[in-house]
Amino acid sequence: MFLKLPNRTLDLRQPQVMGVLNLTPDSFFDGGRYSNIDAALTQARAMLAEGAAIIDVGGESSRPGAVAVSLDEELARVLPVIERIKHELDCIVSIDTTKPAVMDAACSAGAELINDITALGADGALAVACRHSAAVCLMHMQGEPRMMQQQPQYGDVVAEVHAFLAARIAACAAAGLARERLLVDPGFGFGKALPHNLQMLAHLDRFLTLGVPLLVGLSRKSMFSQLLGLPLAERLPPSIAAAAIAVRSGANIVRAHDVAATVAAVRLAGAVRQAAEARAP
Ligand code: PT1
Repeated sequence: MFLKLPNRTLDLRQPQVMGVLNLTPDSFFDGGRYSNIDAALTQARAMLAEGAAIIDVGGESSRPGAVAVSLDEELARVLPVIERIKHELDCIVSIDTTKPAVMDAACSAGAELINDITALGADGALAVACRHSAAVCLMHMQGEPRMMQQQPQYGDVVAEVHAFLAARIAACAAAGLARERLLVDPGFGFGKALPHNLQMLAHLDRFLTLGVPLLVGLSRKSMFSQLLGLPLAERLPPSIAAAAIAVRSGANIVRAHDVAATVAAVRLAGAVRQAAEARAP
C-alpha cells in the first residue's frame, strides 16, 4: 500500500502515525499552547523525533460545537508555521482545512496532503487538489461541527459511511484526481453517537474494500469518556488501545496527539496483523 504525494511516495506497508499540530487557540485539548510559531516548530520536531511520518497542521477546530473561523484568521495561523516547518524540517505536511483558499496557499507553501473533514465538498476544492497534485484524505461527517452531535441518525452507519466515501472517491477520479492519491477516513466523532463509533471500529475492515489506504482519528475523543466515564485528562489509555484495534483491523495511518505512545501501539498491532497475513489459512 502506497500513497502518491506531489513529488514522492509514502510507503504504507507499515502503518504510520500522523501527528496533530493544532494552531487553534480554542483547540479541544492543546488550548493554544502552540499558538506561536517557535512553539509550533518545537512541537513538530518533537513529534517527528517520536516517529510521526506526517505533521497535520490545522487552524480551525472541528471538535463538536466548534465555530467557524474567517479565511484571513485561518491563513494567518497556518501559513507561517507551514513555511517554517518546510524550511527547517524534512517531513510531510498535511493541511487540515475545509477552505479551498487555505488548501491552495498551504500547498503552495509545501503541504503535500489535504486533510478535509468535508471530503473536498466545498466549491473549487477538487480543482485545487488536482492543480497541486496533492494527496487527499476524504472524511465522512454527518452535519457540520457546530451541531453534528445533536441527534446523529443512521440506519446502518457502516454502510452509509462506506457509500459516501465510495461516491467521493468516484467524484475525485472523475475530476482527474487519481485513486493513488486518496485516503479515506470514516470520521470518528463527526456526527456519530457512541454506538455508531463502536460499530465503525468493530467493522473497520469493511472500509478496506474501498481500495485506498485508511486513516483514523480517535485520539482523546469524547467517545472514551462516554464509554468509560473518564475525565478528559484520562483519555490517553483508551486512545492508545483504540489505535491498536484500528491498525489490527487494517488502518494504515493513525492521527494522534500523543505520538510516542501511538507509534508503539501501531507497530505492535501492525506486526500482529502481518503475522496473521503470513500464516497459511
Ligand atoms: C479525524 C479528525 C481530523 N479529527 C481527520 N481529521 C479531528 N482526517 C480533526 C470528540 O468527540 O478524525 N480525521 N481532524 C478532531 N475532531 C474531533 C471530533 C475532536 C470529535 C474531538 C471529538 O471529542
